[in-house]
Amino acid sequence: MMNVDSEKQERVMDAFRRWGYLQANLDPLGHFAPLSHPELDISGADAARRVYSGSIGVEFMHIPDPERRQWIQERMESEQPYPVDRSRVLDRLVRADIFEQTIHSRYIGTKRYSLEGNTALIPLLDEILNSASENGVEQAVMGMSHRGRLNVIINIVSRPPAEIFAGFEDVDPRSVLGGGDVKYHIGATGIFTGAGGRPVRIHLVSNPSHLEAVDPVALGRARAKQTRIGRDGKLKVLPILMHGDSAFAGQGITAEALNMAALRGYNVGGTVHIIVNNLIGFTTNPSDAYSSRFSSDLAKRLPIPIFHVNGEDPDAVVRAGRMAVEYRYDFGTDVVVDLIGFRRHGHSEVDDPTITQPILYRKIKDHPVVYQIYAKNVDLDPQPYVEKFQAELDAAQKAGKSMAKKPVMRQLPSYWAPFHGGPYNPADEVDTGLPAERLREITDGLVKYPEGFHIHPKVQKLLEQRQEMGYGKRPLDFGMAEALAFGSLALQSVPVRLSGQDSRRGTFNQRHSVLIDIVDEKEYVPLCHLAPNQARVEIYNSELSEAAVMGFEYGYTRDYPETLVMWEAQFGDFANGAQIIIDQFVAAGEDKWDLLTGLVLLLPHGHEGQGPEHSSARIERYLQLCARDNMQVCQPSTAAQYFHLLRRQALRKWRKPLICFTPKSMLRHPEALSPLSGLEQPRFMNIIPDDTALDARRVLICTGKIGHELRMERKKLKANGPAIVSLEQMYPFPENDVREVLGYYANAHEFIWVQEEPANMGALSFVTPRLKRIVGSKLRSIKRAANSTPATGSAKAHEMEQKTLLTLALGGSE
Ligand SMILES: Cc1ncc(C[n+]2csc(CCOP(=O)(O)OP(=O)(O)O)c2C)c(N)n1
Repeated sequence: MMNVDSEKQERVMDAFRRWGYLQANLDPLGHFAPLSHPELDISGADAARRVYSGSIGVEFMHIPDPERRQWIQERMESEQPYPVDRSRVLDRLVRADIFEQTIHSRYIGTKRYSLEGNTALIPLLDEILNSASENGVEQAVMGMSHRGRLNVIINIVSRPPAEIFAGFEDVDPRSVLGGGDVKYHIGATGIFTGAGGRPVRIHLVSNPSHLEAVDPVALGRARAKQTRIGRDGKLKVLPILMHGDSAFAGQGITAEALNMAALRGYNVGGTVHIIVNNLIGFTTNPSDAYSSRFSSDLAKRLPIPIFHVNGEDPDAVVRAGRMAVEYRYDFGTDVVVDLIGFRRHGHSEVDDPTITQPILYRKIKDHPVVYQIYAKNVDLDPQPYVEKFQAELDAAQKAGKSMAKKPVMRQLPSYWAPFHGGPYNPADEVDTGLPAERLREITDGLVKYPEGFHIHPKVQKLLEQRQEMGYGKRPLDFGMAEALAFGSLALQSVPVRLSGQDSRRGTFNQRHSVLIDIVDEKEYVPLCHLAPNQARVEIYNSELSEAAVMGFEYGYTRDYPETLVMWEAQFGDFANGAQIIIDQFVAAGEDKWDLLTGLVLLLPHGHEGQGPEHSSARIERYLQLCARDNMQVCQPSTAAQYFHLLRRQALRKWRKPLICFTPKSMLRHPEALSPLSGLEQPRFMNIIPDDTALDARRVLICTGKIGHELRMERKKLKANGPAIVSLEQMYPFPENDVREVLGYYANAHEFIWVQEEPANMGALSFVTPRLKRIVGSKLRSIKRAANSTPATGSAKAHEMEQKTLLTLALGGSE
């Protein structure tokens, strides 16, 4: 029985557990005023206030699990002083501030995105990594933006400061003419040494300016590393994401990435999020940047704790960091540390913040540096620390100036050794065909399910048909070709990972990679049961997002280059929700950072009367991004071609993104089916000639479904021509193959590019100059009229347009 006093005390404590963070002392400058709350307006609350409204304000009462709330309570309410190595903390603070000051004074007016005002980030990361290393961490994957990045590279990733100085001196500019990236975007790897002497390998992920885009990429990298390790992966690899306060609250991809936390295909055992919160975004105040009191409120979508901490109380910062990591290790969920400080200078060092925040910056001007405040509070003399680091930096600047080459701050893991990028070289080609006997064996595994499994009758029928396909008794469709590609790769020790919305069944009911028992909904994945020693096959239904999921898969490819990794759009057009990932990572990653990816984007494409947004995967946009053999853009028009393309992507050592336009109605188009012998052919064909009309006077050149429609129509018309040639790879443009194939048609007086897309879309403007190089003025084109949308909203209008297109293409004189 509680007595009245202790009952009241418990009520007071409870109010503070719930709301105490609103009155915590979180902001070094005091312009983020405590919020009054009626439940905190209570007498006898001194003890509770000390615990919950001090330099740490924790939000945790929204966590439904009592054990987890209890965990936080115990640590917050403990009377035990938290042990802090103050000399280490002071050293980290000094390094953080002196680094910025030194760069500031020696490279005036050069952007570095100073951390000053929030340099407690460095002891915070230090503690997080110390604590993680005590919990068994071996690697940390870190994602962060511009703010404080150089500081982190030196003080946490442990890169020699000389490398940063070399960046400021801009040594060796010729090596990056037309390419490369600015110094505060480039990734770095290094070894952090924990207080206990244990090393932690740090991977700071290269990222673009586009804020928060790196979040899912870092998570995908962490997941790949964890998968490699196996059972203890989540223990040994810790993802840490740092966010700006404005970006965290404002950028949609943060919400998408948070939503992955507990999903089976994307879980990483918990991410430590740090909001490097300076209460400003460029020139914008928090009241204009987020509708909630805290930038972190978005994270309350997850049942996880949020520790707000005053960046000018380093002991509290360190304590919050430790609690966050221990929580992550105990419960395997995300945690947030909202590190609140200020920004000493402008957004970058070339900005004058007194124009937009004059009062704030008058206050900041006279505000002491955090290491000085801390040294005084803990009674340590900072001078020896300052002098020591200053001497290190002086030597480093000299060394940096004399570096002849731009330093490479990262080392690729050994699993990248077999792979290369660079220009296309035909010597990289490998045979991808398989003998019929082998295909039959794989088929046996693909159509099998356990005794007693209650299969859906429609799926049973599909499996029966697949069996016939695999035995050469019926032509293969895309679904079966894909299953054979995945299965054969897994049996050749190539792991397979596919994720996208509804990818397990397939948007078009074509994949059925996971069989569902109709009685108990148990799952069975035949691709995972082909042979005991096969490689892993993972196929996931993703959350309903594009940007984060594609970013995650890109990240996964970065640490598992041996895997065939695919991201699938529901319809190709929706991939534009991930435009940042496509532009900044997939297309440009090799050029900017010399980092390769073999990511495959599967983009359903084709004009089928389904309206403006369910027609085009926007071929033109990918082709516009193509240069210097940075990626491959293909549209396989038959099941066999799809089979070879997927296998080629996995088996070649040339690691390049593959943009693959995939079928919708073409999935079941009779012309797109392939005989089993198509899979026995040695390789993917960049262009498929038309052997039936070699003496044609007109040659239609097209890509994808329209070719099949033209062939069907030609059949209907019982015509012998024109010839219909299918371009299967658009980039790298296979000029020699195209020249050879078009050369077959000696009588041709016209070559016509035919596309379903409007004139301003599709491959037209890409292929025109390239085909002209081959056939000169004999080139014409047939297409829909230019338009602002890819397709009409009316199915009937579509049919009329399509009919016109076919008539125009086939109606010329032969
Ligand atoms: C997607 C995107 N939009 C806009 C910008 C331009 N930009 C760069 S930094 C910045 C402010 C960021 O504020 P915050 O997230 O609070 O971080 P801070 O710079 O204050 O550390 C903006 C708007 C960008 N880099 N990326």
